[in-house]
Amino acid sequence: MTRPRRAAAVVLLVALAALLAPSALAHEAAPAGVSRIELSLGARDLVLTITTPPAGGGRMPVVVLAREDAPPGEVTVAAARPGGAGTPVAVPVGPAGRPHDAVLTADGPGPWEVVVADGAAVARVPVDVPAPAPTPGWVWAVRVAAVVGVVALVAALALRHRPRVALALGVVAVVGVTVAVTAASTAPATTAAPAPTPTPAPAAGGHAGHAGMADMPAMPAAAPMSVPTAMAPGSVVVAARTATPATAATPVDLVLDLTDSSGGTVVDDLAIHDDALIHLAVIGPDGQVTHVHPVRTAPGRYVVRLVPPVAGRYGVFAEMERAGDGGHQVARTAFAVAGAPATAAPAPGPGARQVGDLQADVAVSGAVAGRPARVAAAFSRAGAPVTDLQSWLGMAGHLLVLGPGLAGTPDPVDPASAFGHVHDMRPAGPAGTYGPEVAFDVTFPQPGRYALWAQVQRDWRVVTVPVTVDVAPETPAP
Ligand SMILES: [Cu+2]
Repeated sequence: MTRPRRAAAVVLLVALAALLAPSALAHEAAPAGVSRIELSLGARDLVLTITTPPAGGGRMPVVVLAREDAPPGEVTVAAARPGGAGTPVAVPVGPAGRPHDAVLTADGPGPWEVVVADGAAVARVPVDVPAPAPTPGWVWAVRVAAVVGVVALVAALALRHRPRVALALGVVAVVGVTVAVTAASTAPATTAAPAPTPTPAPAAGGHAGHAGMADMPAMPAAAPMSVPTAMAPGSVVVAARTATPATAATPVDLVLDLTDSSGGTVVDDLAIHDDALIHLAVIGPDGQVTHVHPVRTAPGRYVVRLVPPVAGRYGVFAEMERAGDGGHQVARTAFAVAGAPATAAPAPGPGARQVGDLQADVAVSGAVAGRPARVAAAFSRAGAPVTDLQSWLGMAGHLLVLGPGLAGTPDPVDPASAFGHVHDMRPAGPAGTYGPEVAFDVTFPQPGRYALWAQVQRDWRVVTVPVTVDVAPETPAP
């Protein structure tokens, strides 16, 4: 090989490498996000795990897992553009705790929905597929400089019978290739797209507490009670109605419509927090609580099936986080079940009680208004401590709290009754389970009678322990 030819070959190889390297890098996929979301779909409680496709679109694996008493059968899942139907894929449901998967395809960036249907109810879980990252400027610099270098080199070789022109073109070729190589070697280490919107990791435990609470893995977190305050702009107003007239002990769909307090516009920007778009506590006149996760059926509309046990007025507490601000908020509303209102004796206070096949021993210390108190529940079964409690919604335990209304007792439909939701966020044991004790730090805002419900999960079933706590007024320090 003559010298000019060898030089030309080297320049060509470098130019080719410079041209190919950035495009090879650009095909590196952004790390895909994984979201876990609880759906109370019709008569079933399902947990959906959705792996967001890489930037630009692609495969979207979905895992469906049934909880509690989900009737066996199947649901369909599909990836669709908002409002669309997509191509449904049948997925078996059950038995509780067994995952079934389907691979969907979301073949483009932008808004998508995972559509889950059981033949009657349809849930639409919003998923955002990020756009591919734009080609960085340095890649264009490499490409243009390499092309200029190669063209100049070829021209210089063609015109080598005119040495001056060839020399000038040779200089242009060397400059072009030098620029290309310099741009490539000083470029950022990766061209991967910026990380997509953070989504909750599927791992148990690690999770940020409510209302800006820091994640404190070694300590149960205390969440502030939501004392009723003036409505801030940007807060979500929830209107609840039953799809058909509600009667006791009959399934009925509760429909929730979300609007913004400042403009009355539809709110459709909820983010998944603690494995759900909305955590709904429904508290009946008999003091029973139902903690469910309504499914999104259309922009700003959520539906959940309830079986209200008794007649009377029910308080509805919807916990949400809007995308962007990340602020945790609770909207309260109510609905009525026809018939003579029921009342029930308050739940027992601290101490031991039987809940299903478990015994729960509840201890409350420091129940003084305005001071941190601790509520603990220790579980045993046939005398042996229970150590196989499962993570539910990413946590060892949940405590729902309803404070005294104007009459001095907890009243779910009295706006004066403060509502709170506290977590036990201690890490799991070596087996990945919890127990025998769950504990919560909570500050009761005012004295009076409170209704508490501690919730844990075992055998894919939620165990609810109601407790009545009388909170003493704060006494001045001696
Ligand atoms: Cu929840």
